[in-house]
Amino acid sequence: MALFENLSSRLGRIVDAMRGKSRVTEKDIKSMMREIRLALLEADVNYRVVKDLTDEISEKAKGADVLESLTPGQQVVKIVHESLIDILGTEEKLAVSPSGFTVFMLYGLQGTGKTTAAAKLGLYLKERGKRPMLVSVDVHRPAAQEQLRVLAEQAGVECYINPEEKSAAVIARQGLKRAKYMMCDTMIVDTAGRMTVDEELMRELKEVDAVVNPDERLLIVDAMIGQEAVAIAEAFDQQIGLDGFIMTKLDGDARGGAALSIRRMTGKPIKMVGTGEKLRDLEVFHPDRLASRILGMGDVLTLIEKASDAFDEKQAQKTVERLKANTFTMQDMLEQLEQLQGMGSMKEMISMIPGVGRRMGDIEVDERGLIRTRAIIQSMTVHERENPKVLNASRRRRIASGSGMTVQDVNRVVRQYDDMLKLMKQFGVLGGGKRKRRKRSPFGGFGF
Ligand SMILES: Nc1nc2c(ncn2[C@@H]2O[C@H](COP(=O)(O)OP(=O)(O)OP(=O)(O)O)[C@@H](O)[C@H]2O)c(=O)[nH]1
Ligand SMILES: [Mg+2]
Repeated sequence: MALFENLSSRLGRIVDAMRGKSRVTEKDIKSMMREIRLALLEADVNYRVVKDLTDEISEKAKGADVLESLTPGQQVVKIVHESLIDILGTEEKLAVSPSGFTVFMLYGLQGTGKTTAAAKLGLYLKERGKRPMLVSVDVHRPAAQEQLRVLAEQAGVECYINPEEKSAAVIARQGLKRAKYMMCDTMIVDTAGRMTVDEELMRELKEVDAVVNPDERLLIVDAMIGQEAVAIAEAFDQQIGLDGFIMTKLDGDARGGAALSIRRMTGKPIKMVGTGEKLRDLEVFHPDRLASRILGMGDVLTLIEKASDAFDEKQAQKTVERLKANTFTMQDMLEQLEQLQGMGSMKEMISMIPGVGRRMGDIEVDERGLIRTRAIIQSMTVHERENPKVLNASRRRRIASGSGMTVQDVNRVVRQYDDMLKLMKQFGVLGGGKRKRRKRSPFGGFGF
């Protein structure tokens, strides 16, 4: 269930439809807004959030002039992107108590990743010079406390559990004492989960809350959950109090629709995100990255910005023309590589191309290799550069000796060219008039 697959493919269609237009009309905006609204609703984003967001986007789109270097469709994508970032808020740091002893209480429904998050947070803080103590007050699930103990050991942080004790509040009190005795400066309380928000859960949490007096009450939300997250967050907020979220399992298929809803509806920040099962898979929440992920694209806008700085417009235009004419020669490749180098890390740049992010493993971009690549291409005749197919064994030998490289090096460059060609075909850049609609959107996944 990829939450936002639809938003990205719908936006992809918008970009396609708008291609070549120089101005966005009211009608264009209306139809784009419909697509965006439907996509968000399908993605199970809270309807009030959807409404606010689409109103805001359409306002901005109406006012915006189309920048010369962007197509109107891209500009709308940019506006959507910015609005998503707006909603998602800014990066917010975890609390640090002025008392010198900070308490985090983690709560949430069953299986959302509370225990894992407690251990991850422990490791995260330890690596930043803190001395955390993990305490499990889960008196409901058998072996729940032992699970935290094992994780704490892996993380190399202190831990207090008491599986014999039946009262969560009592364990909390003991844990607090232990943490102070061990001279810890942070306590992370892992609580029990429930299938639904029920009275007993709330009562127990209130008791624990009263004992440990948390500086930060963090609701652990599974990214896979849709707008249901809003009701859950509101319930916890009303009953216990809520200071922020840790969103887990962002490494899965979910694109983070829940994040949009909870951030907007509760006004509380998402502090950290869990991106895997391992203890190091915890990151500070970056609104811009999640916005890109929600859009389902690599960081297109950064790419556009960087590209418009570094690209020689005329050169870029020429390349586009050639691509349209279904030609992409070795000479083009060389020019592309050189421009990319001017823009910073090539790998970084390529990973920003929509849909390419995840596939980076397939293509190896070696920046130092660029110098050799240049030498090799420069040793080719114009005819060879334009028609790399003619590069037979004897030509490759000649090029190798001409450039002071080996035949393997030449083969590597030819392979690199083939890869780029394939990639461009795959993403529909090449293909002239025969361009077919791909099933998958050009804004494929965006791996974190
Ligand atoms: N892929 C992925 N898996 C995660 C992440 N966080 C937790 N998990 C997995 O989710 C499952 C549940 O994690 P727990 O930490 O035990 O969840 P919990 O909320 O403590 O569960 P209860 O205590 O039973 O309510 C485990 O298999 C974890 O490995 C994450 O960020 N990504
Ligand atoms: Mg647990």
